[in-house]
Amino acid sequence: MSKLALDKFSKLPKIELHAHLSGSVRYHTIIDLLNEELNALDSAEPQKIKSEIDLLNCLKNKPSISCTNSRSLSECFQVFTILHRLLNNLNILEKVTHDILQDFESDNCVYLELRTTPRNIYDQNRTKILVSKRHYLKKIINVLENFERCHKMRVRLLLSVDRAKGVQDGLENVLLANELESKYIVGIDFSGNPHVNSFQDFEQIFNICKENGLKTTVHIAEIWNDRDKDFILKKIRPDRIGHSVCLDQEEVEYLIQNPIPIEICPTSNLVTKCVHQIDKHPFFDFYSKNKNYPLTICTDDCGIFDITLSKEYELISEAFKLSHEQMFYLSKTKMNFTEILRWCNDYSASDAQGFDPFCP
Ligand code: 6MZ
Repeated sequence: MSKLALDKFSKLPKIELHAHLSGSVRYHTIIDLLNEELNALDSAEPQKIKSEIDLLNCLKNKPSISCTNSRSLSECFQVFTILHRLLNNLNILEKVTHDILQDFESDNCVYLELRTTPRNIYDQNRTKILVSKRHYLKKIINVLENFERCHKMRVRLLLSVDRAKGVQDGLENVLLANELESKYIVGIDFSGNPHVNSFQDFEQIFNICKENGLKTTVHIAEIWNDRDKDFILKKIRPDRIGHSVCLDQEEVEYLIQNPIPIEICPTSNLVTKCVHQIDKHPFFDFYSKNKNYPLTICTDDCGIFDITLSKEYELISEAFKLSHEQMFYLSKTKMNFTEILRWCNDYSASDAQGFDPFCP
């Protein structure tokens, strides 16, 4: 991260609870990897790679002038396919994961919960598994362990169940979480393209998580025609929910009466056109109606959108005229809203001493 990137909220101790690993790979690393493919002597499809670079440019937080089309969530999912092709060996995976941790720490994040979908990495013909899901995960856990040994920031991992990959694949991930018994794995995330499949098909997996004491967080209401809202809010009642931007008034009221902590992802919602204006972001519905509603501001895919957690704080603070002090308390009080983060409370309390919210 550039030294020049000192944002208004970069001194504030922050937590990040909603960051997808592949989506958090540095923007410039993604572009470099694509250029490497483009310049390879045996580059088979240069035109295709050039259009992938264009797509990334358009999804970036500050799109180039040539990007006139509205971008959509579906285009975001095209980028994940590209990323999964690029992140095709353990060395790259190790490097990008380490960079992600460094970037969050440089931004004064004190607790980072990364999430990732365990995946097998195949050879070019897709016939042979080069890296199994288990090895993929072990590598990431190894990077987290090494990082914690010599850094202040605490890091944990959620294993993702990708709705687009189906129930069997998701089940494998939950079983892996149980088998590995790593202190770094703190729960299961349910994510993936909300236009594909339904989380109602995954009820058995939600039950297995409950039976095994695995915490859950679920992407919900990222699009308007999310048919799973009632099922998730009333039947599953996960430990946390992500996005929750396309809720009607009745659903907002229901949550205010029966709160589930929400991971708010402002830039992601804007770039993917799930929210059209930041000052209309439903964050404020919850914040203004109940100052104690457990809300946390997150980045979602900071690499793809080329943003920082501090920038997300700035966006919310400016849109809703929240002072530095209010943002400080938002950040601080949200740190103790889950059991997972109980220890983080002490950490942040001592770390925040000497931090003057009035003099950033
Ligand atoms: C839903 C998302 C997402 O698992 O390869 N993912 N799911 N909504 C979003 N909003 C933009 N952003 C990311 O990271 C990439 C995976 O995270 C999920 C998708 O399943 C994507 O394939 P990992 O580390």
